[in-house]
This record gives sequence, structure tokens and C-alpha cells, in this order.
Amino acid sequence: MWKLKFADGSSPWLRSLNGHVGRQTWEFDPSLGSPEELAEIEKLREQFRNHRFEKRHSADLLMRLQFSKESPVTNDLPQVKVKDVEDITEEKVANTLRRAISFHSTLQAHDGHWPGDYGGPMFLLPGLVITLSITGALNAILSKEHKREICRYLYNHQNRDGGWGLHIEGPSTMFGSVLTYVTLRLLGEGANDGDGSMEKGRDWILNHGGATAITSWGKMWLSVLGVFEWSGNNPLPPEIWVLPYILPFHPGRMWCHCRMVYLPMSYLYGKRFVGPITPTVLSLRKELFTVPYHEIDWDRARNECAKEDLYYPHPLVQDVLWATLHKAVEPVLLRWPGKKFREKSLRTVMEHIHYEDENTRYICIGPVNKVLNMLCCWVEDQNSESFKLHLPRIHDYLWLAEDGMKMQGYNGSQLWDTAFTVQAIISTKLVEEFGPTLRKAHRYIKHSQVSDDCQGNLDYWYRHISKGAWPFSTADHGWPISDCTAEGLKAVLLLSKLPAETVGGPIDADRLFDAVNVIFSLQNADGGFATYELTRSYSWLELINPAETFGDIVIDYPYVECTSAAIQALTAFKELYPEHRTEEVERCIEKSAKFIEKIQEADGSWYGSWAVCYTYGTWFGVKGLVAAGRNFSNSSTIRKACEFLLSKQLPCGGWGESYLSCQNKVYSNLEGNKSHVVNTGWALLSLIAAGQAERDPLPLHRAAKVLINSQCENGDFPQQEIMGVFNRNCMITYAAYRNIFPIWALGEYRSRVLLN
Ligand code: LAN
Repeated sequence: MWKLKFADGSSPWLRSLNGHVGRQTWEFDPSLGSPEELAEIEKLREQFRNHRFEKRHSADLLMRLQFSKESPVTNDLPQVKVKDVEDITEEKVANTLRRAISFHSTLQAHDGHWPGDYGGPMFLLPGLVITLSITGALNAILSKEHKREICRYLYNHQNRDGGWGLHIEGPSTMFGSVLTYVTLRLLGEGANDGDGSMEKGRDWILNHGGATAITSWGKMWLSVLGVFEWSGNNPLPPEIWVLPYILPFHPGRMWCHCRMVYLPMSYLYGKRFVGPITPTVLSLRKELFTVPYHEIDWDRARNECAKEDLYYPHPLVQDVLWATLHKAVEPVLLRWPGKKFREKSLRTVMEHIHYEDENTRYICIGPVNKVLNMLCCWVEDQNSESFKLHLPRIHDYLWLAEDGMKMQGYNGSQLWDTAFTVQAIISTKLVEEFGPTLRKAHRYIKHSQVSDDCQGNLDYWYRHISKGAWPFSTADHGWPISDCTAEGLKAVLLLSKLPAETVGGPIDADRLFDAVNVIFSLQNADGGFATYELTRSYSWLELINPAETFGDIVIDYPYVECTSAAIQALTAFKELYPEHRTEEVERCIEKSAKFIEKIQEADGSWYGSWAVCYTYGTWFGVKGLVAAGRNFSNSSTIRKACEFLLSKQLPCGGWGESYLSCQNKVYSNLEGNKSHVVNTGWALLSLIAAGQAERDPLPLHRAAKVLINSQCENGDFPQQEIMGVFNRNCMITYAAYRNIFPIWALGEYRSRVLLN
């Protein structure tokens, strides 16, 4: 049976700064599991499979099953249902909350964090499986049980039309379909296996133009594998890394995710690296294209892209730029003396790869550069230590649920979920009843703060300071993020106000000052906050974004979420430490608030970039401004925001927003005007923060009713549509949101609407 383990550091190749807290890994142990348990797991898998087209999102039931065996829910309060808003009483809400928090507490790991599924994107596993096949590590890293679960996942998420999407809820794309098909083949599936699924997949690919129409990232992966020619790729010259930093397009000025993904890609491109040509590779050359492989027009293929994949079409300047580089510059760099320059650039690139690996304990900033860096280390030296150090960290990215095994978008969302959960529980005013839960969470947050900057001269490595920041996942990952720092700070400040006997001793003031320092350091001149770093270049750089499926990736833009979180953290901080950097705190808050006001949409909403979408953005917009002293009577911004939210409330009383909002930048309800507990939570939280209770509490009661009635018998909430997003177009799972936001919203509802 599979078992989810925490803080495991048993491999001698693993390194950690803090005893691996937050590390979550799935391990198969054939000696575990009674026949009844195994049958239960099979049943969950079968139920997922049978409903996979209606319910495309798994519900983390394997993790839940494991926890339910280890720590059964202790409270025996009966389920609460309300018929109409008059039925709602303080007691019913409190009991809903008790049931919800008791249940959520059973999902907490012993190291204090809340583990969970962070899957969703479908383009991640292929990179891993291609890398492992090339390097010959496939069988050493993925057991036959792993392979079975990965194949289950890939088949489960095949669309009715035979193709695969960019993410689990998306329509079929060439990127998703070709890479998934290739992955299945590399895992040992035959071209005609899977009860016709493979044929259907291939048909989708061939009917939509064949693999030459895959996106640029797909072309890169196929080239590395030997199923595509490098001449069919647009150039990714490593030389860009040795150009002077003043150039606005220097990679050091790009969004760190963009920079870190194109770094190893440029190494593989610069080397024109191709893995061993195996019989499967030769066969794939026949399976994926509409014309024989040797007849493909590779020069034309460079700019081909299926319309299903096209979110950000290349502007003309890009085509001209790539053509020039491809036809005029590359030939020079491939021959002496240009070759010398190429070699030097490749060495520089490799230095940056090693730096990233070392400074993330081989986790790397994300799943894409993780496997690319690992491949580059192997290409550089097949017997290298660095390659061996990469291998055990693969498991940090794999997650198992009833739909199979997936690769996650990060090494988890541990700190983020824990910081939110703490705030949610504290909002309910039922703190005394959940002391042990808060205490463990507190420990996790304390142990996950980043204690030092990265090594060496930060400017040389294009790195911002990290000391005092909080990461999104674990301290070993270590990349600092503005809003993770702010949410971490908010959580520890709240905890510091509670009795230390209940929640544990507070964090040192110096650590708080470090966090505040990080926040100051991340404010842009316009007042806004980007994600990991300052905004280092211009938005016109988006013109050279070559990734057809992603928008807004080239620079780190300022976001309402990050800016609002900074305000909230600083206002909470100044209440407790009014003497510390007083003026800077004030100035930072006011500039941030002005920025948020400036970016409000005409309809009163804010566009949220990291979850769906206007309900999320508006929650941040409102919370930030209210923290900065705006309210319904003194701010038309707040009034408009309330109007916006009320106009989107569904007849049932909830809110339900579709991921189409993110892509199209137009508010879209979920299909069938269904409500969603997470959107309902955000909207309810925003309205309460904006003082709706004093004007007309009815919309709040109606929203609360939806949340109360959505609760499951065991205190859990249902997993509904996918709620996370990145780069406008790709969805990502936030498995804990279904618990966190109903708790938080009902918590505020109890303490600020009913108890007031
Ligand atoms: C994340 C996850 C966390 C997220 C929040 C902190 C929630 C947000 O408020 C700021 C942005 C951030 C840090 C974020 C940025 C983009 C990430 C890193 C991700 C959504 C997780 C995965 C995604 C990453 C880019 C996926 C890899 C794909 C590429 C296109 C490189």
C-alpha cells in the first residue's frame, strides 16, 4: 500500500536546513494494507474513473483515508443544515466550525503543516519521464507501482475527444496530447494499448496537424528526446547570459520562473543535446507526424502552433527576431571562432544551474527547471554528484490521489496553506478548543522562515535577499516570496497575541524585523509588489514571450495579491511594534494602497492572477484597502467593490467563478451557475471586511447558508472545480482551500456579524 511520509530524510543524498520539515513523499510498501484497506482504495479509484468526465478534479481521498486511520475525527457533533436564513443561529455556525476545524486538524502532519495535492498542470510529468528515460534512471526512480499510478493518472485525464489538455480541466491541446502520449509510450505502453486510448490520442494529434504543431516548450522536449529536430526550434541562445545587465532583455531582469526555465533550455539548445535513439524513439517519429519524418519542413515547423494551444500568439517582431537569430547568428556561433563564445556561454549557464541547485537543496524553484537542471547536470557529467543529488528530490514533486500519480506545480504549498489555516482558525474565536493544532502550525511557520540570503554575491547571481522571508513551501526550497512573507508574518503576529501556553512561545522580534525588511525591499517605485523580486524590466518585454500557452511570464509584474498582503502584514506589525521603522511602515502602506486603488477595474473588481479570479482579486483589493484605513463611507473604491460583489451573487446565495475569467479577463460563472465554496468564502470575507453587515446583512446570511449546507457529514467540504491559476492560462490545484475558506469566512461571519 502507498503511504504518505513527512519530513523523511533517509536518503544519504538529501540535504536539509531544518530536518526536512514540510517534506511530503509517497512511498510504496508492499507489506502494508489489509485486504479491506486495499479494497477501499480500489473503490475510490473506480469511483473517480467512473465519474471522470463530470468530476475532473480528484479530492485527495487517499491522503484522507490514511489520516482517518491514524487520527479519527474526535468530535461527535451532528451535521448542521439550515433551511433558510432565519434558521441560522450563532450556535449552528459555531458547531459547523467546530466540525470543520476538527476535521481539518486530522489532516495536519505531525510537523505542523497541511499536506495536500498541488497538481493540475498536465505538462509536468512528461519532462520528468523524458529526463529519466534519457538518463537511464527511469527504473531506478519509478517502481512498477509508480508507473502504474502515473499511467492511471494520464488515462484518467484523457478528454472524451482523445486528447489531453494543458491542465486537468482544460480542453485538448497539442502540447498536452503529444507530451502525454509520449510519456505513456516511454512508460512502456504500446502504441495500441489502453483499450483504444492510445489510438484515440494519436488520432487527436494527427487530426490537428501532428506534432510539428506543438508549442515551443513541447518542441524542446521532443528534440531532447530525439523525436524532433533542433532545427525545428526557435533559437534559445545561451549567449544572452553573458550580455551586459543594462540591456532590458537581460535574463537577470526577467521573472525568476522565466529566467530559471530558459536557463537550462538554453544549455540543451546550445549543445543541441539529443538523448539515445532507442527503438521507441524511432517508432515515435513514425507515430506523431502527418508526413514521414525525413520529409518534415523543419524551418516551417519552428513557427507552427496548433490553434488549440494558442493563448499568446507570437507578435511579428518575434518571428523576425527568431528568424534572424536562426539564420544569421546561429551559424556563426556553431563554427570557430564563434564556437568559443558559445562554449564560454555554456559554462556560464552551467554555473548558474549549479547555483540554483545548491541554493534550493536540489529542489529547484519549480517543476520545470527541476527536471531540466537535472538533465543538464547529467549532460555535463553522467557520473556527477549533482545528478545524484537531484534524484531523491524528484519524490518531493510527486503526489498520489485516487486519480493516480501526478507531478505537482511546486514541492507543495505547505507554508502558504499553514499560514492561511492559522488565520482562518483564529478568525473563528474558538482558539482555546484548537490549541494543539495551532501550536503545531506555529512551530512549522517558525521553522520555515528563511534564515539566510543565498551564497556569494547576490547581484552576480541575480538574486534578491532572502533572509527573513517566508517561502511558499519549505525552507529547503528557500526562494523568498513577497506575499508568502506577508502571510507568514500575519500568522505569527496573530499567534504572538495568544497565550504562549496554548500556541507556543512567540517568534523572536528580530525575525519579525527581518521579515519586515524583506517586505520593504520588495516594494516597487509605483507602490506595487511583484512575486519574488522587484520588477526589473518593462512590460513591453512580453513581446518576446515565446511560450504560446502562457501569458505574462517575461517579467515579474506587480499584483494586487502581493501588494495587499504587504499592507495587511505591515498594519498588523505596526500595531504591535509601533516604534520600529515607523515612517517607512507608514509610507509603504500608503503607497501600496494608492497602487491598489489605481489598478481597480472599471466595474469595481480586481483581477486576481493566482486563483480564480475576480472574487480572489477583489478579496485582496478590499482587505488591503481596509487595512490601510479605507472603508465604505470614506472610499468610493470600496463602495464599488461591494457593488461588484453583490452583483455577482447567485440566486442560491453563493458565488461560483470559472477559470475562464482568468483567460478571458471577463467575469464568468461556473457552468450551470453553480456556486463554489471557495469563491463564496472569498466574496463573503470581502463583504464582511467592507462593513456590509452594518448596511444590509442579508447577502451575508445567504452566503453563510450556502457554506453551512455544503459541509459534508464528516466535517469536510466538497472538492469542486479547480481554483488556482498561473500565467493566465494554466490551472493548479489548491487542495486545502475547500477547508480553509469556508472556515475562515464562517469564522469572520460568526465573530463579526453574529457575535457583534
Ligand atoms: C506559484 C505558487 C504560489 C504563488 C502565490 C504565492 C500564491 C502568489 O500569490 C504569487 C505567485 C506564486 C508564488 C506562484 C507563481 C507561479 C508558480 C510558481 C506557482 C503558481 C506554482 C507553479 C507556478 C510555476 C510558474 C509553474 C511552472 C511553470 C512555468 C510556466 C515555469
